[in-house]
Amino acid sequence: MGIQTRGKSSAAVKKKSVVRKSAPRRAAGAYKFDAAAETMPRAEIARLQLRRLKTSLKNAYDNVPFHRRRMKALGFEPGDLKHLDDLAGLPFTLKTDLRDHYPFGMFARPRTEVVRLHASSGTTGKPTVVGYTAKDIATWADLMARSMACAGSRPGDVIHNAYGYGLFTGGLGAHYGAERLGATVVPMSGGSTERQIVLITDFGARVLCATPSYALAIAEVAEKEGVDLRRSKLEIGIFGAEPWSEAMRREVEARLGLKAVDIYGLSEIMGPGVACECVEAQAGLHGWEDHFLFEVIDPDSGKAVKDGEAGELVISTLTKEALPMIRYRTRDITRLSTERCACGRTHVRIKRITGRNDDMLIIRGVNVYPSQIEAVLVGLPDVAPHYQLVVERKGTLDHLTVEVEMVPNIVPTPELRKVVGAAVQHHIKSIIGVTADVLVKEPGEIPRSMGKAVRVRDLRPKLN
Ligand code: DLL
Repeated sequence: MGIQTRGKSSAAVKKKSVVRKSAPRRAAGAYKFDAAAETMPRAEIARLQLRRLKTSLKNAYDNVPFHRRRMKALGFEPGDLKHLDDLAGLPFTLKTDLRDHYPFGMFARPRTEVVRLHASSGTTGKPTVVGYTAKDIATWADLMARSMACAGSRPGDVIHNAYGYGLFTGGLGAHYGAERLGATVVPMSGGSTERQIVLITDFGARVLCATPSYALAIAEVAEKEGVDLRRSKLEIGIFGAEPWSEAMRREVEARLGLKAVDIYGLSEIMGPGVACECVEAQAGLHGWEDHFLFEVIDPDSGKAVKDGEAGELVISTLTKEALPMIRYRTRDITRLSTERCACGRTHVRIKRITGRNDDMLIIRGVNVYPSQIEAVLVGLPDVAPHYQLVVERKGTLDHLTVEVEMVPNIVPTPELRKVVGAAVQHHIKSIIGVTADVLVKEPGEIPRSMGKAVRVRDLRPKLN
């Protein structure tokens, strides 16, 4: 059922709706819509969560010294958990805890049972490493397939996967999910935009998986090349891995002629597929509560916010084997809604993530901490430890410029600046994985601060 849009206006293209008004129906083919799991009454979800949480806490207690030590210090044993609310008595887990136990110290299974590793940016030079047992990979594939079906994809679709393959969880996460769904996956990864456009068109992709900013970049390049992707078979975009706005949703929907659906996840918890919007409502992401427990806290006090209020999302895993997480502080700001959804699913909705409460930047899908850049700079002999990161939106993509200074005792000739700039750029790319322009300034030119140094000038338009 492709979009037949030849000769139609963009309004007509938009009208070509893929929304199924009724409750999600049982899909044919490999993937079966699991009504029992997805429309479970909320009281039943809570009972399942309590049962699974006990098992998950026991897994952490028995197998991860870090968790056992902390529970013991409180005189708490997994069997003491009687109600879901009791979880609030346990301490949070932070990204730095993963770093402090680098690389495998938080794993609850011997390395030989870990079939896959992924990694995301840590706050300094060391990445955050996550591991999966074969069962974890199967659960992830199931949840990604569930998310993709929720987003309107179905068995038999061609799914063009432009999330990056590699240590980033986006590529392989979407890949396994698409296969599990019973779709035909095109493992394109990011980059080679012209080629993406050719293959989307020639292979008849119905679904595009990408970061929203890259989806817009694909639209832009296609327009420049005179290819109207609104006339392609694309109907669904499954976009995530970075914050985006309703305005951006409208734009990408109009330019690609599809329904753009938000997907959320993070490596520490699993990867993409922790939560996903339904195509029916496009109004918040269903967080899969049979596998995760969601809390929203006031980031300052650490206490739960009132129902429906905004705060920081905290997630505990209920079924992970290799890397159980207890009260992981995501730093993502959002609200939860348990209001009934038009699609019939009962799982909580995580409202659009509006930002983060730490200094992590997401540049074209790559997580970047200023402290990581700093770690690179201090390792370079001619560069002073003064820097600023300037983030701008150029066209549809985020662009990072790193402003650095040479050390004062060197005469910064234009040639030397060029060499130093290239070295900084190379190290940032190879260590952090992000492409940045580097501007080498005169000694003393980077503004000095009287208090907290201003490391980031984020000039991107604010999200609504
Ligand atoms: O970005 C996993 C992912 C891949 C999600 C593909 C969706 C699609 P990390 O690299 O560990 O994992 O980055 C996780 O990205 O804490 C958020 O700050 C941000 N993020 C992810 N999805 C969204 C979204 C993947 N839909 C961090 N909206 C998270 C806003 C998002 N921010």
